[in-house]
Amino acid sequence: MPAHYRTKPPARVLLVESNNMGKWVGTTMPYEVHIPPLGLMYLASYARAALPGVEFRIVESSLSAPDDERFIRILNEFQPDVVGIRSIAFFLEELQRIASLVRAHSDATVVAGGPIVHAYKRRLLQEVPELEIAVKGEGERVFVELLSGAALPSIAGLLYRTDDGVVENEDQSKVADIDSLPFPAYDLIDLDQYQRQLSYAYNHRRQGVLLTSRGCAYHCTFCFTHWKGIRLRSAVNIFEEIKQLHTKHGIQDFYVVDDIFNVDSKRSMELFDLIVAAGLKLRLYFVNGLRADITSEKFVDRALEAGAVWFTYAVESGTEEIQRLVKKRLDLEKAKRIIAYTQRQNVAVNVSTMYGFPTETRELAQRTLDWLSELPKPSLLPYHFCLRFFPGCAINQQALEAGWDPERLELTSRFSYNDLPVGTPTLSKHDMHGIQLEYHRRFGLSNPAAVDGAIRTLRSIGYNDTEIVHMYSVLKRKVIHNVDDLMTAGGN
Ligand code: B12
Ligand code: SF4
Repeated sequence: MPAHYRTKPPARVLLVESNNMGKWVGTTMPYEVHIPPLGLMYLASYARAALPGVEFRIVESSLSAPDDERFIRILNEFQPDVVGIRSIAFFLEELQRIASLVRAHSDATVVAGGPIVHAYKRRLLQEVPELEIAVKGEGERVFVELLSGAALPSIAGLLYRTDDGVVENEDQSKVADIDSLPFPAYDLIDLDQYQRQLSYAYNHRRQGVLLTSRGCAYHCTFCFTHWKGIRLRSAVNIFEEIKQLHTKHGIQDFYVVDDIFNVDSKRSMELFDLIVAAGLKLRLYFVNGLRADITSEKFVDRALEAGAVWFTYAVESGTEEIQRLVKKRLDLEKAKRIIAYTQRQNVAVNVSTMYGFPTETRELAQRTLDWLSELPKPSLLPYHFCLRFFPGCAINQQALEAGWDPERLELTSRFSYNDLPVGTPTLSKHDMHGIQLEYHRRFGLSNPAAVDGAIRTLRSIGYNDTEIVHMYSVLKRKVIHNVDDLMTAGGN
């Protein structure tokens, strides 16, 4: 039994989003992208309903405690009995920082959750000696069992420390009906604080973040999936959440972060119909990914009527070879047709692509750029990323088979997407730079026509000049003072 584990419910629980903007983006722009920590907000609302006597507090380390002193102050002031930390694999060092501060300055039980647990499993407890318990996958039910003080061997979904080493319990079963989960606890975050930051769509709004499904129906090898299979919320349940956030918190801007929102077109249409019928004046942003080859013109039309202003299509590669390799198997012709159709509606359309796949040569990487040039417009945001290999992804094995050095593979997972590429056995560092530069010259930040076109679109969907200036300051990593500078400086 870990030394600090309590066998009765705690009085105070501190939930911490481990996030290090310096590591992620390498700068300290005061208005960097931050979205409300949805995982912790789900956890808190569920646990609060089950254990009404417990007080919860949520902080995001990079916003409220980027330095040790401020985090220690929070610990001293709140005196938590349990500290629950959400982290992704990329922020391991930040999780280590938080866990060691908790251990040094409090008696709280230290619990971790989030994608990092599934990625590292037992290794996580070795890497973070102060960590006593970790929760694999969906957190709601497991966390309540933990807070209630149940015997650790009886809680499915746990990893925990004993005198004999780390024990890993069997995986938990998932919540079958995700409509039954309470909506995330927006009252535990400061919406004004998040409005001062940029949203996932780089504007300053009261952010409503919607997760309308859990998991994904596809199996792309480069993707990290800690929730097997897919579960969907009903259109009525999503609409209830939207209505509540709109009336209670004055939220008009809703950012959909599902893996693939449009897997079920009937459900999408029902949701759009409900929004239209209620006459709600909303803006919907599909920030995270729509699958283009299952999107229809009807979907786009009805989404626009419901207030959609932002569509992101995840394409990854413009070649059949790489589509097959990574098991995405996107129908590139269909994708091109629907992306072009959406672009003609004069809303924000992003097309995300990558380079640096195992076996990908300069010629294949080039073909993705040429595929993009066949679209009527460039992607609104310059979304051409160097592939990163995170622990636990199937593509790592494909990379090893394609001759990658295992140490270098491990190293790339520590890089931010802003870091410079290191090269692969089939695509040299020099060629990777070439691809990235060519992308920006043809479609991105070095193309004045692309930047001008994007600014016009952003204004037409309601972005003000401050938002546009902040967005491009973050994208270009230098402070821009006004939109005119940006338009004339498009070639810099
Ligand atoms: C929204 C999002 C973003 C947003 C916002 C990030 C944020 N701070 O929330 C943005 C665009 C900024 C972003 C960026 C990045 N992201 Co991101 N992102 C997502 C996305 C799409 C949704 C996250 C979410 O809200 N999920 C919904 C909530 C409910 O799930 P959850 O957080 O996992 O929480 C549940 C459980 O994990 C658990 N739990 C969570 N915390 C805790 C804590 C405790 C104590 C307990 C008990 C349980 C528990 O309970 C929760 C409820 O069931 C996920 C994909 C996904 N489907 O989750 C990727 C994902 C998390 N991102 C990922 C990555 C890699 C990144 C980047 C590093 C990409 C890059 N190379 O730059 C950056 C990092 C930037 C950053 N500052 O975080 C990976 C992480 C992979 C990994 N192995 O760790 C994911 C899984 C995508 C993927 N499939 O590869 N991301
Ligand atoms: S990349 Fe997108 S479509 Fe593919 S498995 Fe991941 S979330 Fe699903």
